[in-house]
Amino acid sequence: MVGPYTITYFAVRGRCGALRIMLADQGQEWKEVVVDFPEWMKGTLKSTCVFGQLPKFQDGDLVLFQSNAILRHLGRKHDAYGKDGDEAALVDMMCDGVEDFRLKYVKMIYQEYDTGKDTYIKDLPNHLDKFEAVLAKNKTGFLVGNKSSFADYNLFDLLLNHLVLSSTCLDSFPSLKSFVEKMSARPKIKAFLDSEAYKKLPINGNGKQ
Ligand code: GTB
Repeated sequence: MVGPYTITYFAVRGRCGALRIMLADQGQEWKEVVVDFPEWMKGTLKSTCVFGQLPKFQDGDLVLFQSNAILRHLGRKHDAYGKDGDEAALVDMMCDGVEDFRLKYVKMIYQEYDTGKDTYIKDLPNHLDKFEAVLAKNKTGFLVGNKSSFADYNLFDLLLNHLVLSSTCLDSFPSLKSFVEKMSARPKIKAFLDSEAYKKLPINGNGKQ
């Protein structure tokens, strides 16, 4: 049964990759409203969006914008926000770290792909090693505590994008490699990643990956 959730977004994984993976892993169903870019450019929908951007997320009557706020909301609702206040603070910290990394990726993809891709890939270990260290120290297979949080789904989605960019980028990072393998093997995530709904969507809106 489709739950109370509706995602309104372009036909890409983009800023909805992590939250779709999270919903799938939590056994939730959701409705997708796909916006095509020419229609978006007319501005009618844009003018109704709080920051003039998508994704838009509806949970019943609650309307949210900002992908990380949506992840946090789902973390609260589905017990994926640490076991107490201290863990929640650490989950926030890790999600913000993923956001910094994602912003660099998005800048390269949308603004510097042709001139900056090789340099970006060379510099990747300087970003990956921070997450490797956290996972190696925690030893549970998750960034914080002993169960998955929204920060894990966010990192997982971004690492999948990076494996498309550079298939060997995790080879020197055993904890990250094992993290991706274990997240990919969770039955509901595996089913979602194998689905047409997931596979048909490009990662980014400009065709670069
Ligand atoms: N901080 C916000 C968040 O995390 O939700 C950032 C949201 C954002 O960047 N939204 C972009 C957007 O709405 C879409 S993601 N852009 C339109 C606008 O600003 O008018 C990047 C993106 C751009 C274009 C496509 N596309 O053409 O398919 C897909 C994805």
